[in-house]
Amino acid sequence: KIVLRKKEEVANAKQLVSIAELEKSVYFNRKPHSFKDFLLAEDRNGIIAEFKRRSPSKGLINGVADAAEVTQAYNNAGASALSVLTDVDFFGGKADDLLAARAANNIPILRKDFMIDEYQILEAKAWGADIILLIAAILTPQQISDMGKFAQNLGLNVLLEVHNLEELERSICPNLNAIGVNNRNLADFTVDIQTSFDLVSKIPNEFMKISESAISNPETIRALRSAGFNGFLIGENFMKTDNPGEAIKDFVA
Ligand code: IGP
Repeated sequence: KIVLRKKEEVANAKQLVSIAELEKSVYFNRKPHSFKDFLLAEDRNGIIAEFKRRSPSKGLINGVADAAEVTQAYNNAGASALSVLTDVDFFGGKADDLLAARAANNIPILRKDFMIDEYQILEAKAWGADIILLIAAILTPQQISDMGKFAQNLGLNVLLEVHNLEELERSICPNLNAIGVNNRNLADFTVDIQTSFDLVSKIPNEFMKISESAISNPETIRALRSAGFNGFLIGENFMKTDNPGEAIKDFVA
């Protein structure tokens, strides 16, 4: 369902903005930040702090937050990177949120979306993203390898998201920078942090290791870090509060 909707969305976007136009946009030629450098930086906390207005599982999470303001507060609290939803239909995201986050911050930004076409990778570059997401559950190994290479050739970093060992083993390839274990099952929305602990030892050490979703306290971050994770992707537990930029401070482990 998501993939069909995305195909339609990408086809529409291509009609409206040509690749030549994307290549002329202000951010297209900027040099992306290194995800790894910021994850490992002494003065950064490993958190990838997400700006998310709504989700299919939770409905409306935060209808009023300002992308520039919130992401800047995340950055000031020591986040290693930012994640900004650009999916319109399921997450209430938009390109403008990513553009606003880019203008306000000098740390890596993940374009959080369902990437199925190289055109979206060009959009990500044009909008000032540093990292793109490839979700194993919706892509073939060939697509992952090809899209990963295409992104890295543009200087972008690539985060592969997996939910189980089978996805990890079939999808792993050299054209990736980081592997994320999603603790949320995208098929039924159930969450289990144990998914991260079970898979971490299966991720080769050449990749940054990220635990994604349902992280709700600093103790969990500490345990994940001891298990070998370098990054912690957190959205809802910041965004559902009145002040996401303050909420992140309670998670710094
Ligand atoms: C953040 P949470 O539970 O902290 O809000 O999760 C992030 O992991 C989640 O938004 C996410 C996601 C995705 C969203 C992980 N993978 C893929 C959209 C698409």
